[in-house]
Amino acid sequence: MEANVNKRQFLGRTLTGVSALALAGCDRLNMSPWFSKVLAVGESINKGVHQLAGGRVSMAQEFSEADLSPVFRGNGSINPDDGAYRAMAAENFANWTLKVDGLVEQPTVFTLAQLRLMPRRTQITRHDCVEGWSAIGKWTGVPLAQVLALAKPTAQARYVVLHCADTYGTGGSKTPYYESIDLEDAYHAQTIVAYGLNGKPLPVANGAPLRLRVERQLGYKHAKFLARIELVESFAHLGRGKGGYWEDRGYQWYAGI
Ligand SMILES: Nc1nc2c(c(=O)[nH]1)N[C@H]1C(S)=C(S)[C@@H](COP(=O)(O)O)O[C@H]1N2
Ligand SMILES: [Mo]
Repeated sequence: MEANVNKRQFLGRTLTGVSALALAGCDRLNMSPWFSKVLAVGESINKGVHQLAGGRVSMAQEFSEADLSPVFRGNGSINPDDGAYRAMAAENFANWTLKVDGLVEQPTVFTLAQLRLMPRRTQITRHDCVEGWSAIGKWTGVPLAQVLALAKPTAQARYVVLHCADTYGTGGSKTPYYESIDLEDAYHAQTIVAYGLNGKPLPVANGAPLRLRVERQLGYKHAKFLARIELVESFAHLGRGKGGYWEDRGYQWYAGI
């Protein structure tokens, strides 16, 4: 109860106007509670509220088979036209690898077969996109913690950068999609490198053959077409320096739901 009061006051003090979230790409905004919250508060404040409310230590809600959306729509890149990706897709991703490098003791390259042999987790969760839609899907994959346990991040590592195989954007201005999360979210039990959706291999539209699920954050953090994981101390040197494709265009880095 007390936490709720604090939270309201905290929010009340910090309504600093509309953040840059209302930028390109968000053409179908709705005002569901999670969206208003994201819109109204700044990044560090949002993170503070989340921690105050116990958000980051908790699990995202999980659902039952009966709750599954009949169709899990694809959004953003749904059929990358990048040459290297198309070539991989043409051979049904037989030669896809996931590289893990950067600030690690043991740089590692995983094949899909290796990832499928590792401990797995299946979870039915709701995906919330800032464009104003949600869908419930059943995801299967390797906990990111398992992948990191083999690569062994060094003491300097602070963030996990997700490098994707697609470029995104309009006309001639396509740039590589990428994302980043901190180690707290990286080691969270529901953060997985997913290779399955609803009991089948990931469809291309949903990020085949690998995509991140980071269930306590908004849709744009869930990097699809995942090809490389880089451990870094800072993401200032990547893209425009804000930690992700949409962050570079004004979205918050910490996109807690
Ligand atoms: N590589 C890559 N990852 C991406 C995107 C993208 O365009 N490229 N779009 C993001 C956005 S905004 C959302 S809502 C989800 C959509 O996931 P879905 O296609 O499975 O619905 O993927 C996210 N991850
Ligand atoms: Mo999204």
